[in-house]
Amino acid sequence: MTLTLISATPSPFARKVRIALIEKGVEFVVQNEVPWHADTQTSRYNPLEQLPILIPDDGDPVFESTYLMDWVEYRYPHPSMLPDDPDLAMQARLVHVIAEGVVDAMLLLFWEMQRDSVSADWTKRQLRKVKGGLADLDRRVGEREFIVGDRFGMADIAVIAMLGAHDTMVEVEMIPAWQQYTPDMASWRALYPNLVRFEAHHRDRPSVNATAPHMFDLVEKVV
Ligand SMILES: N[C@@H](CCC(=O)N[C@@H](CS)C(=O)NCC(=O)O)C(=O)O
Repeated sequence: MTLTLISATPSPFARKVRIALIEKGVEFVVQNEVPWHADTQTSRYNPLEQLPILIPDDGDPVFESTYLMDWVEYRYPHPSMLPDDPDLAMQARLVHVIAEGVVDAMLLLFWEMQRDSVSADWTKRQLRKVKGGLADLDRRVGEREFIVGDRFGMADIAVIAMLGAHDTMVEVEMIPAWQQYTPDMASWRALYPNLVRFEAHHRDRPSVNATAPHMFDLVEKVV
């Protein structure tokens, strides 16, 4: 069976799925796209017109990164990306939800900054989510090697993808733009020492290193 993943070079959503597949030793073909451009293939496979989309050559396309993380886990159970203990597995999924919420807020902020007229209240609200989520994750990571349980898994993957997305936001100069609304906003690297240590510890892991994000050129107007 051949698996094709519609992905994008900066996408934290696609990155989670790529890391999980690599960790599980599953072969897949990456098809990179800019989902915001008119020639995107995403709408052929996903009514929500978003990537990541996983296309098995013997079945229907599946999409949405949180769902895909479960799909990959069920299809390829070994090695598991979840702790064996059900309570810890639920904790790992909660960390996944928090990291995903931070990514969602950052992307909403990215697009808001492209608008001619920015809503200050709405922007501050999203920035609170980014800061609140990062502070919560920094506390959960503490001095641990793995955020939940005793082996690399879904929680670690979700946080690593979120931190990479934050780095992309820094790269495209979002921090000065955000500081106009929340002056004490800064790169996560300046504010959350536990996350800094955690990311440095895992950075050279092959699945993490091979999927480092790269921003693409957005040439079509989106908002
Ligand atoms: N909740 C979705 C979000 C996916 C998402 O926002 N993907 C972006 C690329 S990073 C996209 O395809 N955006 C196009 C659009 O939303 O129209 C997931 O977890 O998969």
